[in-house]
Amino acid sequence: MTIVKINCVGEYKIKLAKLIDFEIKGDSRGSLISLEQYKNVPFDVLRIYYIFDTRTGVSRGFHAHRHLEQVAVCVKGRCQFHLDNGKQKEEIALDSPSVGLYIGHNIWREMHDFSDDCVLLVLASDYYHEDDYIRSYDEFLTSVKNNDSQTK
Ligand code: T46
Repeated sequence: MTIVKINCVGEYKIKLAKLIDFEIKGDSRGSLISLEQYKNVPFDVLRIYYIFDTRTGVSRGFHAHRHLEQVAVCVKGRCQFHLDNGKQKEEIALDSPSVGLYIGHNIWREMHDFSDDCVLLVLASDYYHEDDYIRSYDEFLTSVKNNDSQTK
């Protein structure tokens, strides 16, 4: 995983991804956070989408990306990310609009436990391409093995 060094309040390496602390521009009126490519987001931002009104008990994701990099921010409410690189798994709770979860390519992700008010904003390094998705877990494990044998 290549991560560009970026300017932000802090970066915390977790096992399979990275948490980015965004600076809050607060004043007496309230709070504001700005996301800028190569300042606090480590890639060209070609797409932004957001997930909201997720029904109670519904889980999403269940795929990996061949190339795509993303930063997910829970701008309201909370949800739980389950990440997996084929060897290790990690659970990350996102519940702050000032924390971004950077997820590189070849990471299986699932999102669970959405609060009723959850709004999950995602910045992506490319346009939407269905052929970048690996939606079968078995295919994901095979792709991890193939990548490992190519890098040995
Ligand atoms: C990811 C997690 C965090 C589009 O047409 N354009 C888009 O930019 C996106 C993201 C989706 N779609 C379509 C494709 C599906 O028909 O919207 C529908 C729902 O997408 P999907 O089932 O892939 O959504 P999630 O919540 O399972 O996954 C999404 C992203 O697709 C994925 O890249 O990492 O959020």
